[in-house]
Amino acid sequence: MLSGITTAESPDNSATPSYPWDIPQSKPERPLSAAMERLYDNYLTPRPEDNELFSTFAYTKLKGFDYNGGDGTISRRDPSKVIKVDGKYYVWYTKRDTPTPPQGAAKSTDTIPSTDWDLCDIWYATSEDGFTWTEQGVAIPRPEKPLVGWRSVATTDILEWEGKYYLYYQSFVEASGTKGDHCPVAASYADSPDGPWTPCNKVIIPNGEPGSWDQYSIHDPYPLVYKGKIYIYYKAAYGDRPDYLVGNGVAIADHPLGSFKKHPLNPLTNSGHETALFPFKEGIAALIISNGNEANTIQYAPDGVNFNIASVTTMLPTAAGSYVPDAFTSNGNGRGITWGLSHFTNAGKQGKQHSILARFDCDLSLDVDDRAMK
Ligand code: AAL
Repeated sequence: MLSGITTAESPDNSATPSYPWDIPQSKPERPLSAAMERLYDNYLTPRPEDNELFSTFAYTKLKGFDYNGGDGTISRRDPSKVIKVDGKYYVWYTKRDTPTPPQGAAKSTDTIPSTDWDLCDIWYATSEDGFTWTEQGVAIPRPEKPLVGWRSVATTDILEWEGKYYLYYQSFVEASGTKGDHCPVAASYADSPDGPWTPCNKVIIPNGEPGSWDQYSIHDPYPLVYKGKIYIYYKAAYGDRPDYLVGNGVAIADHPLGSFKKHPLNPLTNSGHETALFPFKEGIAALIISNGNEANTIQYAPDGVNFNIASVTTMLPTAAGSYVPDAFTSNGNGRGITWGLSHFTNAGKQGKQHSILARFDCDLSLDVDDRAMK
């Protein structure tokens, strides 16, 4: 019997099939081309299918969300990570329900949105199976002017810490697109994932000093508990609103409401619009989804800070909010992810711009040995 081929009578559970024409698993001791050198130096394994941090992604339409026939007046986007409480999955997301689709900053008013994430509130939904969702209502409404976030609250993520829940979110005090996509991060807390939520009404992670990489925006706040502390990863962009050069940084605190200290090595990644990270072994893995030289990669930092490319893949989930069962355990033994929610945007086609939530499935778990997706 050929190694790696199994029959019902003679199961062969050997890990990796090996054929004479396989890529050698370790670096051959002979002069190698630049491409073959980096095959061994830059990736976790020479074959992607052997790499625990390689996956493709499958997408499924969700049941339970209404979009007004897709006329652009309702949008749901930028889902948080998914958490499970008392047997139910919870997700929070940006929801826009406005009389018109986005019209750009120049035409925006108190009721007309500039962008898909302008004039938004943070809503939440629950699910028994991750495919059919029930929208439960508003979690965080935007506060009265001039409180931080009065114009829009968007792009949230969840932390559970010592029995309480904390939502962090982008808090706009001007329409996105007026000068740029400028905003800091604020937070609310609750005793239950169903709320009620108490807003802090203050900036939790401020913009950087003038001239620094995160001077204009702190986007996509994404909390994990790592090494016993709260690590909020976030995205910022050099310059005004470039999607051109963005990266992820981290701010660290002992308490969910701060004070947060930005890591001196920020930015920690040189690419990546949005944040999607999860504990993996002793470190942190990151989906580097779009923007930058290292878009479409999955990266790994054994210390949560120094990221390197682990694999290159495609069709990564936009604005991924993964189900991360061990996001808050900080046990130094991250197990990875198998699914989450992401969004798709119709990018302004026919003036009906809006986004929808979708489910993605992947194979980035150390516990589920299912290489079928690869
Ligand atoms: C998203 C996120 C942030 C930006 C905008 C809404 O993909 O990066 O949330 O502000 O786009």
